Amino acid sequence: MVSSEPDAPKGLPSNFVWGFATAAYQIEGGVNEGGRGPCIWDKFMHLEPSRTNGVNGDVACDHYHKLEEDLDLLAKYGARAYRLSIAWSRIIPLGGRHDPVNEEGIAFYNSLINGLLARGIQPWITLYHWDLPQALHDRYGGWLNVEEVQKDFGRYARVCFERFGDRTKNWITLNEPWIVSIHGYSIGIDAPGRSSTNKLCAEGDSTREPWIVAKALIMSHARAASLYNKEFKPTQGGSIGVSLSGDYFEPWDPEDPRDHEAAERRMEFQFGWFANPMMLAQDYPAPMRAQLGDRLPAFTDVELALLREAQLDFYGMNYYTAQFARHRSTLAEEIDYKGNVDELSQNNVGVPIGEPSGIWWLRPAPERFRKHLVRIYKKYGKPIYITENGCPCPGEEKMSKEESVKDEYRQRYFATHLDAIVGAIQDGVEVAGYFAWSLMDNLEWGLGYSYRFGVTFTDYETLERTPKESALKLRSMIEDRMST
Ligand code: GBH
Repeated sequence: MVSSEPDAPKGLPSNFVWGFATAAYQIEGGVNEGGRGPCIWDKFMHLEPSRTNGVNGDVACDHYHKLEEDLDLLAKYGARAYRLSIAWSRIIPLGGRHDPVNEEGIAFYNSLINGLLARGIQPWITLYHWDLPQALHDRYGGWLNVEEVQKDFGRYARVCFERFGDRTKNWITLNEPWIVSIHGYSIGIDAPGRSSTNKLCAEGDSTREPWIVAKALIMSHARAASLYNKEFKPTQGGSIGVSLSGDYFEPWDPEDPRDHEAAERRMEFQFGWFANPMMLAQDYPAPMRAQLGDRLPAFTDVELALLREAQLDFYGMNYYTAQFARHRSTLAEEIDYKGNVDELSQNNVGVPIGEPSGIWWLRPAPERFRKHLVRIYKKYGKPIYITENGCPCPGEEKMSKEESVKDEYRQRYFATHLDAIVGAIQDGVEVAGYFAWSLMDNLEWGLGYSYRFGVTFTDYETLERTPKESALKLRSMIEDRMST
């Protein structure tokens, strides 16, 4: 174990919010219980087992039946906060604004929220972590129908604020709308699996659908946030934000101004796509307009007015890794969603962005994390909560429980990323909280029960949970970094 770190850099405020994060579909199971309706991930995994490693979320970590045990884990780890997501189709099984509310679903999340509060842990609730009610996809195309879906999402959000907002003071509208748009509708590797570039997909139009879906997500988010601001915040007094994902990009050749532009453009295609409308009530970033033209749906004056009413209290940042961006000299392809750049894990002289981890796309790059925090804070000016950060240790997916719990690598990852937060705070960035991904090993979406991001080892045969060393250590890592 990383032992106590008296020399760790100090700077976290004493009221720093910290804890662990999960998502409903990745842990709950109990998919046919308590009146829950199917979501697009149920359908995707059951119909396309060859695309999802033959697994599904029917049982997952069985959190639906192991609620008390999981709450006790959080208490044992000393967490101050817990980020969970609500399954829309547990609350409104058919999803729509005229469809019935499912009281059993409400009761489940009430037990969860009350169980957290009884243990002194603040709930942080994400309304949408990728699990659209299947009925809405069937009824009108789900996220492809900008006008319909925002009304249904607005009603779902209202039910959540009404029923849980007396005890829940922290709301996140959407998790990673970039993934929803690109993975779901451009490359087709996530539900509902639509793509015209991925041979495994029967339907989709990668040149148009992701941009439409993103607008639907942005307007749905705006409806929920403006509703909260107008009707709930004045009495409930909570805060609301969104969680955006993405890597930080460095220029591949630091001497080439075109690579500097490429790195910046790549990040605008990732973060600005959502943050410009959501945080600044502005159109998409200029480089996106320049490349995509009117394939990017415009915002009307009425929509911009709604975005202005959807003032956010914080920027939720999911951060894992960084990459290098190299400019391309050819014209952007119609299917491009990256800003016409190559993404590389090493620079022009072969220096890698970081050492390998237990998954191919993640290399720890804490110094880049610090730069990312500075860049985002300068652009959007909101307090930042890290709503996800974590990694699998090298080879962990093949390890026994006994090996996996000795997660030195993960402890080092947490420690160096906490140091980067302290650094960013010294640079003037307001970083107000940190959630490690994830409370437990869980369903890594289409990759199945393979890569382990948890601080708790999950035995998928017995569903036994075993704390890894990092779980027990995170609290002191954070306290060692608090200014006294
Ligand atoms: C988070 O997304 C999710 O919110 C969470 O549910 C998930 O369990 C966690 O990450 C761990 O993966 O090489 O083309 O496959 C983070 C976004 C999405 C970033 C996948 C890296 C790999 C792209 N990640 N992406 S690819």
